[in-house]
Amino acid sequence: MAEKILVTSALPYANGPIHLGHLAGAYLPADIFSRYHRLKGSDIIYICGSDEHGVPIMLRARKEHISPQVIVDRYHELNKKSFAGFGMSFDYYGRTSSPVHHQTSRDFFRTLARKKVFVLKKEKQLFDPEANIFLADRFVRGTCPVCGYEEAYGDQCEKCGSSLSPSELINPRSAITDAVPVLKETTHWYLPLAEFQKELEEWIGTHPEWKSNVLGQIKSWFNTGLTDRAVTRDLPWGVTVPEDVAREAGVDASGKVLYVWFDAPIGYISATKEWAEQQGNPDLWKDYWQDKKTRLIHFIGKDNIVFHCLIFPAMLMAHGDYVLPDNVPANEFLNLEGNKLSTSRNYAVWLDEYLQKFDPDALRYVLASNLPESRDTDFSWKEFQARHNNELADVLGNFINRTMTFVHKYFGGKVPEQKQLSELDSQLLTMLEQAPDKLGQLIDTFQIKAYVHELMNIARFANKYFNDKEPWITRKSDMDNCATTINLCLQTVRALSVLAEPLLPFTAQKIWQMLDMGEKHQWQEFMKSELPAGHSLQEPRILFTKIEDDAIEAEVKRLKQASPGEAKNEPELIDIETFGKIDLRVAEVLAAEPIKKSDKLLKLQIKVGTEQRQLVAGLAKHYKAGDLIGKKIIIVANLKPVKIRGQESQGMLLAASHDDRVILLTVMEDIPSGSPIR
Ligand code: B3M
Ligand code: ZN
Repeated sequence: MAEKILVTSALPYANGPIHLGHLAGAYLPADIFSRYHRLKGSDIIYICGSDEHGVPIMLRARKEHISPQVIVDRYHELNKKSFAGFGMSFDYYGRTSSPVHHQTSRDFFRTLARKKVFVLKKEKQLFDPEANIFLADRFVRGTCPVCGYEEAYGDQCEKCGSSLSPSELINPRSAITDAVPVLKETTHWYLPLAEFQKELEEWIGTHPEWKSNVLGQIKSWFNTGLTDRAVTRDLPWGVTVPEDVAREAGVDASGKVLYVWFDAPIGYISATKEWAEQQGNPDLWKDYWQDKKTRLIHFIGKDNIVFHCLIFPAMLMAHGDYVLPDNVPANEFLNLEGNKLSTSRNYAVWLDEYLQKFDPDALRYVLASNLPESRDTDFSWKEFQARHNNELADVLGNFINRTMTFVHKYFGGKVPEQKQLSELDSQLLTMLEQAPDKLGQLIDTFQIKAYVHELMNIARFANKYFNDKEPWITRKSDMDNCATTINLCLQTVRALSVLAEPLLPFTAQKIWQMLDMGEKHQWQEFMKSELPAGHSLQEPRILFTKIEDDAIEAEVKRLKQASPGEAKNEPELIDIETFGKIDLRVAEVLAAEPIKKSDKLLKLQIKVGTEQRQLVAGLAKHYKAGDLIGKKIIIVANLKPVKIRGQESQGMLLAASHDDRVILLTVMEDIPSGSPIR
């Protein structure tokens, strides 16, 4: 019985074009995996679509003075076209502004509400008195309490990656009018995630095979302790809260919508429903989402782990009718020329622009060769050119071209007869026979980089085989030997085209046409049959044209023009006078405690010489309060006091950050608190 697999990849926000980081994070691995399973004959569907709600879309609409619907219509089409241009073989690409999605999300919310899963909370939230709108998520900006970045959003700090809530920001201000927000009472539905922690821990415990970077992040969320998550927002754009649910709860739901991260994952389900409709069998979606035999796999980037491994699974557990993910092979981030990609700063390689100048398979290959599978990796245009020219063209392309050219020149374009096999001939055939299992196992366990490496090893071995067998010599001295060599080279070309199809679908198609192979081949089957002697072959064609220096230089120059300074993450230079204004001191921690309703903030009582002060710091995810007592830390002593979560913070402590880690600065030897730092 064919394995049943449901693959999803993160729904890209329809508020801008997609870039190569998106491909490397989720879409390329998902497509390679899906194409492989299709060739294997698995019962697989690959679902994706546009994520069309959320504040970023509204912000862009406001900036352009158009409606959010116009924004999502634009980018839904653009991104769908870019994905098609890169051969993303979705079985369906939906969108969360669709009626089916709104209905599916509202039904899902209603089911959880009727099961009394949610907790209702009345609380004061930030409100823009000028725009007359609540400031959820990215509608508010301010200073990050963890790293001090002054452009942090209300839901996340782009600099240190911390996920935040608006009331944790220092000096919050409206991203719409720049007004200072006021607090206004409102009521929202919360998913009490803490109540699911035990069940989630047991479920995650049944998946030790998941990637360590994913399990590591999940475990740190468990260690910190899961907290309630608001699943509704006061926003004019999104899936509206079902009126009947609001009435039963006695809440005025006008202006309230589902939180984008509540409805977006349900977008996988609604897109599968729309796919089923398209197949003429509206209930077909249930064969995947509601069959325990289904292997559900979510391909995402690391910033989406909490939503796909904890929040959405908790929603699915609460609902009860759906399968849980079998794996979530999240990738880390791809950087560009040593810097973070940034849509907002136009610091990226946009897929639609790339396709106007280069082949899709070139980028598929170079990205897959350097995927951020376990750590962040970097894309450089120079390396792109080198890998394309020295590997794709000089190894894979060269082998195929010399084989096809030789058979047309000396065998009339027909597959020659295979005769007596030598030791080397048998070595090549053995390599081909073992390849489907070896490469398939790598893809099936999400080791895409290793799959690419093994695929290219076959092409390297084939080139060496061609050189060692010297058909240009045996052609004159031993035609049977020469014919056997070229026959085996052609079997290798055919094998490579099938083995490479998941990675290089456009190139595979060209090879299949050259070999005149007719229908697509099954992954395992190609070694059970072979290209028969006498089979006529099409004319050879160059598969990879070398990429010239000037094309690369043009791309590097364009990137340098992306907003200068910020794109390079280079801090501006300051003079010693400016630095002299900062009063750095040693301080001693006297007491420390978490701040209620925040999973990030700690309140510290510190001693600075004879003075005692209070500090609020975003350390809760990195240090246990009790471990800080008695520690000497470094503080900026002359920062203006600010209020964070209603607590006064008199200064800022210094800490170093890297990826998800935050490390406190301290002194090498003990020294009295209050000591100045020069
Ligand atoms: N729209 C995009 C992101 O955060 C977000 C993914 C939704 S998947 C259900 O990368
Ligand atoms: Zn930060």
